[in-house]
Amino acid sequence: MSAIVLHHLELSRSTRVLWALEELGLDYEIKTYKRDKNFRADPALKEVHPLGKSPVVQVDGMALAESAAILEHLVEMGDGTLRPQTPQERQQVRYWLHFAEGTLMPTLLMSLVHGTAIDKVPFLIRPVVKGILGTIDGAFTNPEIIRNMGFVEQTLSTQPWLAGDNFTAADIQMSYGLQAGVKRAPTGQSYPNIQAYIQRFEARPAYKKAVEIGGSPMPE
Ligand SMILES: N[C@@H](CCC(=O)N[C@@H](CS)C(=O)NCC(=O)O)C(=O)O
Repeated sequence: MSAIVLHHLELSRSTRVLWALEELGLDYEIKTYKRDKNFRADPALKEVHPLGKSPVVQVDGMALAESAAILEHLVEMGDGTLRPQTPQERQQVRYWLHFAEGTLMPTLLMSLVHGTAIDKVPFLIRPVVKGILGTIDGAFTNPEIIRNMGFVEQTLSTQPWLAGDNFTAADIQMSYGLQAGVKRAPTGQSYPNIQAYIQRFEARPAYKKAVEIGGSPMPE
């Protein structure tokens, strides 16, 4: 049997991998790392992978990074659990695995960085910085977040899970962005289907176990 070590960073996307390990029932060891006061990862993570980010998983000593690639690898290692059932489901799983980090996360991260920048700049220039970043958010960041979240909201109006009728790795991969998206949604936006979906996946025993072991994926 392969030895799996998850290098888990508190308050991060690596909760997704912990959750997948629990869903799949694979044996693993977990090493937990802290964030510093600037919310950056413990530099010790660079000893595992050059980028020093989490999640990173070692499988028999081989370091695997990028959540979606890790999830695909772990699903292949499992007993068939979470494997797509049809070619169409496989295509959908692949689509959402890429969409999560390729499309949904970048504008959410931009919004988060802008909010943090406004809080951190010296008080005297804060109105100027706020004005500039507010213009960028108004013209680009917020419309993109609304477009992406609206697309997911629409998808979940006709099906319980992102790839269709079955819970898959796509749901695990999309969870973090949707939890963040609901929190960072521009004023006036509401996402009832996404909210119900989040409640559905957060009720899964494996999700609860992952949070019990590794903590919540993001600050409340
Ligand atoms: N696209 C990567 C993102 C990895 C990533 O950025 N992880 C964050 C945690 S959510 C991290 O390690 N941040 C700490 C840092 O950059 O210092 C993935 O999905 O695995």
